[in-house]
Amino acid sequence: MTTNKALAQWITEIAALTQPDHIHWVDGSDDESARLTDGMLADGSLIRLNERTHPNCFLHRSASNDVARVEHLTFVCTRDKADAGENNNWMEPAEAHRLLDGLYAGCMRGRTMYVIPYLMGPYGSPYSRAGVEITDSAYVVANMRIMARIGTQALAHIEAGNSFVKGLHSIGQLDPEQRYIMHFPEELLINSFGSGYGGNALLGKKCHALRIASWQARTEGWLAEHMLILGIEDPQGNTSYVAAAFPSACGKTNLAMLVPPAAFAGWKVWTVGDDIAWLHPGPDGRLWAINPEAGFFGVAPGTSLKTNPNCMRTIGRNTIYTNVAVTEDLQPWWEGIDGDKPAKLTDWQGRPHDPANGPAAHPNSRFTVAAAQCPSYSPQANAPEGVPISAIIFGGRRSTVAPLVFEALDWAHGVFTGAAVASETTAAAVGQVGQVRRDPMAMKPFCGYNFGDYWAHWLGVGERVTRLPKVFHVNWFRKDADGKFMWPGYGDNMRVLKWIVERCEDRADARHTPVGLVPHANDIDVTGLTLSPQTLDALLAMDPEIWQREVAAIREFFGTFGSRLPEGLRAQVERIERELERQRAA
Ligand code: OXD
Ligand code: MN
Repeated sequence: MTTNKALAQWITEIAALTQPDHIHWVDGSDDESARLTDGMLADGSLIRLNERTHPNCFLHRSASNDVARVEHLTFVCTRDKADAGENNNWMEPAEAHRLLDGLYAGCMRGRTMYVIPYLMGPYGSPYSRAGVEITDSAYVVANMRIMARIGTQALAHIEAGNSFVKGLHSIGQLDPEQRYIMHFPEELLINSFGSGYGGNALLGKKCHALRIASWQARTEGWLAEHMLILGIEDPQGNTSYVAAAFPSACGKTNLAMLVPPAAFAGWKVWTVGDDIAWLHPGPDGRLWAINPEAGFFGVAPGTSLKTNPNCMRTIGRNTIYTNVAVTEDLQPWWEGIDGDKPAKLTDWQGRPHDPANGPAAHPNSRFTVAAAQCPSYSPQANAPEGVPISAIIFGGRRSTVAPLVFEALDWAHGVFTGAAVASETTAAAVGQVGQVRRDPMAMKPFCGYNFGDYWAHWLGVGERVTRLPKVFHVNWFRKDADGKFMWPGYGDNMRVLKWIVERCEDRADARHTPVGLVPHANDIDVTGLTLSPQTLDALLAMDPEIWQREVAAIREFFGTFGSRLPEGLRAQVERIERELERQRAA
């Protein structure tokens, strides 16, 4: 129940349309959570894991055709198609409403309709935004409880007169033929039908905090980005904050929780967020970032004490696992976890594991856990004003072309660098894995409007913010001729972060190339690392001929945005082409 008339009216309308048996206003309390969990244990949608080794941890097995985001079924429904842009699927809003209303009609008969008021961002922050998700899935409620600030306090925020984003979600029949994730930015509305998977169903996350928020951010002068936020503390106790955008399943969670190598005594990384950053120009002329989320919805496979010890120490209790495998004594298990593979496993679909059926855990299996459980969780993570950003890092998964790290020459070149990000696709979305695609600012699946306008907005931020962060590009995934990764990655990425922090403080050197400023081999601190000088040189190489081909591909990609492509980006393409040609001819 609520005193907010608009909210009360919307709930009445949706209840009339979907016809649930019960309506449950989620208060977010422990009691409520215990009752919902008991219900899910009883109906089999949750399985309790080994209480001794993993207290209060649960496994959820989703429908086998509902395991990832569905980009081909995700739409941005603006009045003018051009506002959604080539980067989004589009449907005319009235047609989308007709289609969805048909699917929603009576869809909650026999079910409970949960109403979840939520807040994205810390309580008391001027940058936090509210939403209300209606859902017929108790699993969604349990996940939202971890990922966002939900319940009574969020409702009070809305009742105090703050605006809210409306999100209507029903799992429907979990039929992939009747699955739609629709966004109506002009109505601050999200409609999701037919999927229970995180990115499709936890509407505060990708749908609100990225697609709708990016639209709002453009009109209000801030940025909503697919970025982790971390703090790097040096041995003198100074902390610099960076925000980094990588496509899904490219190691944002690992980087956000990095443990520096032994040779970096006195350095520490603090985790503010692992997936989404809202960046606002602050009164001091810097960009300040908050993490709108309260939890991590991370990819399990590959996570181990070697790749991410802080994460392993986070997910041992109070965690919901989705689509992982389990051992005989009901401990969660996935490919890449520490230890030997047990002889007997139950796979993610509940069958005795047979390697002929593929991996035991789904490659996009996940954990949902409160950020506050992370040993490296930053004491500043709930600061209402956020943290000041010194550097923005873009990156992709590229076996070739992109060097380990380079710095953009200035903000406009940084925007070009972000806009040109390309990456090999992963299991986080349905579709072929390993194909190189352009993923500007890692926002291809998440930008709620035309990329041309989005880049113009980024360029505009450069004109309004007086103390801009420096912009960098990294690639941890470069491979040699034998297909082996050349850079050790994980904790050793600290070596690259150190160079980045030193560049921000004008304490490190670099060489100029047309594509950006690249460290000399001796600018990267390799103390304690076994890496041949040839490998390091290869990691930092910038081949003009390869880059001529790359820039030609970028030019072609930019061309698909026609007249919405900002002049500032066209000018960058032309400058780099000219300089590369001069270098090749020399
Ligand atoms: C995520 C994703 O879940 O990007 O964060 O797919
Ligand atoms: Mn993500």
